[in-house]
Amino acid sequence: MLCHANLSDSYVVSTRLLSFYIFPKSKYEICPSGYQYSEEYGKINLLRKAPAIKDGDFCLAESVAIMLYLAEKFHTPEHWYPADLQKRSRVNEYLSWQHSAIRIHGSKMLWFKLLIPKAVGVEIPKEKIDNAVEDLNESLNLFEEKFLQDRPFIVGDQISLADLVAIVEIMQPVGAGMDVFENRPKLKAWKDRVRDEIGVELFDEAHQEILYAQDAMKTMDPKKMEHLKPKIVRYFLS
Ligand SMILES: N[C@@H](CCC(=O)N[C@@H](CS)C(=O)NCC(=O)O)C(=O)O
Repeated sequence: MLCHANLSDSYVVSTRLLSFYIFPKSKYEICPSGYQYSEEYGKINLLRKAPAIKDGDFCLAESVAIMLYLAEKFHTPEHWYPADLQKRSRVNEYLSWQHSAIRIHGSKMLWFKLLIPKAVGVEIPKEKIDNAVEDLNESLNLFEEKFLQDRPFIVGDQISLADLVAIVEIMQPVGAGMDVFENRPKLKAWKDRVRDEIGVELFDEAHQEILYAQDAMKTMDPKKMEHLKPKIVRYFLS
């Protein structure tokens, strides 16, 4: 079982891709907003973050660790997590890097443009958003120059878990209204390859929620995000 947070959580997207495509035998639940803080969820993941899994008695947190666990458990096709040491290390390298780069800067766009204005009722100053865009652009440059280079996919000719994690995070700012593919033909061509590889229908279905996030936010009740307010103020507004 995969436990996930609700709409506007980036991992909803990856969960669907992972669940439907790579790990067809896994089942997932989208948890209600704030469920991470319940006693029940604490028993699965004391870190109180989504995602988490419970496989029998075995509980595991952290998206990357979960993905690798599932890849081993379900014996996914070898290209997702190659047996070759150097290729596997390339996947690990990307998975280690992305947390502090694309993930952090990409999700900031969602926070700044959609979630914070909705939850707290304040607009983020333009200068702060511009700085976040610059950080994200730097990470995207590094993604293209170091991780993609002239290869079709991060590891080489075949798609891997690194591409999957990358696309999920790169689609976050797109959901916030930033066209990250504009003026980035290499990134756009890579995205199209990932989309083709996964299957256009599934890819689009998996990203539907994030791509409609702006519309969804318009009708969302801010009370649903009440539990996030203290953290938002601590992390972003003080
Ligand atoms: N390093 C963690 C990060 C997970 C994470 O930040 N999850 C968010 C949802 S996308 C969350 O649960 N946030 C609730 C909170 O921080 O209180 C992972 O990769 O699993």
